Amino acid sequence: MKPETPFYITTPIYYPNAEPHLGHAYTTVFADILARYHRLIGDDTFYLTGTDEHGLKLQRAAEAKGVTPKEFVDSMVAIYRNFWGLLNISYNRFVRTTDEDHIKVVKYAAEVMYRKGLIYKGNYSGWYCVDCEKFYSASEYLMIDGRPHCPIHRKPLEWTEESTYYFRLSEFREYLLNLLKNKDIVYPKHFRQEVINKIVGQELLDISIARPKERVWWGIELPFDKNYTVYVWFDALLNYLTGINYLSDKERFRRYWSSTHHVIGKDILWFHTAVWFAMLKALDIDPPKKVLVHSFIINKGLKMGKSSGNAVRIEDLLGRYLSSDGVRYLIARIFNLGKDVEVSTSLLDSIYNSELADNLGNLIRRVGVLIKKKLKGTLSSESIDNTLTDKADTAVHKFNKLLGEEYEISTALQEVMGLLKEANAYINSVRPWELSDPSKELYTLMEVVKVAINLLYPVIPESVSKVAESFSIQLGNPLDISVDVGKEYVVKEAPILFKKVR
Ligand code: ME8
Repeated sequence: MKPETPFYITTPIYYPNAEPHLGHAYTTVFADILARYHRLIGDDTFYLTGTDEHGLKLQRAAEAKGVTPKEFVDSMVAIYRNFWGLLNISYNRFVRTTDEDHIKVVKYAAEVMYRKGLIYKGNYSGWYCVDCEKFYSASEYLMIDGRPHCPIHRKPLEWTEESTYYFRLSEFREYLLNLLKNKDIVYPKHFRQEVINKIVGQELLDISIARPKERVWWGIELPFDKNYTVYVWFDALLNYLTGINYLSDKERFRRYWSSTHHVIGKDILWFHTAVWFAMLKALDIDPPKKVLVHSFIINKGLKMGKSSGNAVRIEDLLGRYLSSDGVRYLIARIFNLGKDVEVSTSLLDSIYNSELADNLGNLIRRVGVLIKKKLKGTLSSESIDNTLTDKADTAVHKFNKLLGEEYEISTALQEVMGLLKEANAYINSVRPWELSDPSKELYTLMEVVKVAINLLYPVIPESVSKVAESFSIQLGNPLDISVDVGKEYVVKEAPILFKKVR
């Protein structure tokens, strides 16, 4: 037997200072679709998500609620897990930066780098955004009413001046440029160029990786100086090692690490390339295989954010579209790596109604009802209408290329929708309800349904399982799916999958 290919996929670990919203679901659902797809094609898949629980932002959020940070994050983590459950997220581990094994990894990494002389003591001062947990330079921040403001959150920055420890990021300039220029890690390519330009265009400065405990006490203690806690980003990035047993199972770690795919939003590109690749090099670990970067969801002209007052709640989406599949499909359909996407209820409603309720749902219902009425529920045929089924085979090929090689889930779905549209046109033109024996026509349609639901399986798993069960369709590897002749299908019922919204 061929050994399974590993596939390791991660999302950012989110700050649990507030509930997740559509922006977080955007990344998490996309990564879930890739994880499910890779499981279906036979890869040994590991999907990691989690929460980033330390630092000033969480410390303050807990203070505001009058509870300890640990109590606060525990309650928020339950909310995150609940939402990911409601959205059918098939993660293999939910990593928390307060987990014991993670704390060990962070202390170990800091110790190794310190011993190598890559961490040293110093002072810093600068304008800090607590929401981003990062410093902004004069070329980056916005001046509003004569005060520096965060370019993302548009809130006033805080002047911060204290002693710290630095990581020698500057030493990795040549390594980083070489890596970024010669390896196809960052995808889409324009984001790779953005990082290269930033490294070339400005001096690559060492970064502060510690905070004095008296100011930020909610964090992992620096192993070589107990007066400091580790900076949240240094702490958080290492979760990707914790998740696959970096310290406790070297063999397992090596296996999954060789196929690492980090999915991130473009806001955290710098940390996941320049900073992270240098940290990995400092630990003698290869860079990830891919960093898949997506753009923002925009609402009312601004990036959707926890603190911007324009967050679309996952709960509201689930309430409106009634199923996790509905929400998952909409996210996948608006998903865009390269470009920001403006969302609105009318956009989501129209995709949902025309693609899920009409194009997919109606076809399934009609095919099911016709097979039951005209053929007493049992379908077989020795002949088939090739003009339609050839299109199904083409869609399989295109879908696999788009999703498996180019990560273009939205375009891949449009292929399936195109096929279903053809099938709907076919049913209207052959009018099986008027034929005395519509076996050939309904069999042709059933093969199209089989192909379509197999391709849609990673995106809308519950609906697909329902159709497969009702129509006795076998689900399989999307790479091998093809039109068959001479099979028998027994149709138990004709499910109604998606009710229209108004
Ligand atoms: O940055 N559009 O956590 P975070 C698209 N803890 N994606 C969005 C989005 C939007 N409007 N809003 C949020 C952190 N996201 C760190 C990560 S990883 C080692 C540490 C998604 O809670 C997107 O994936 O601020 C973005 O990168 C992430 O949420 C930021 O989540």
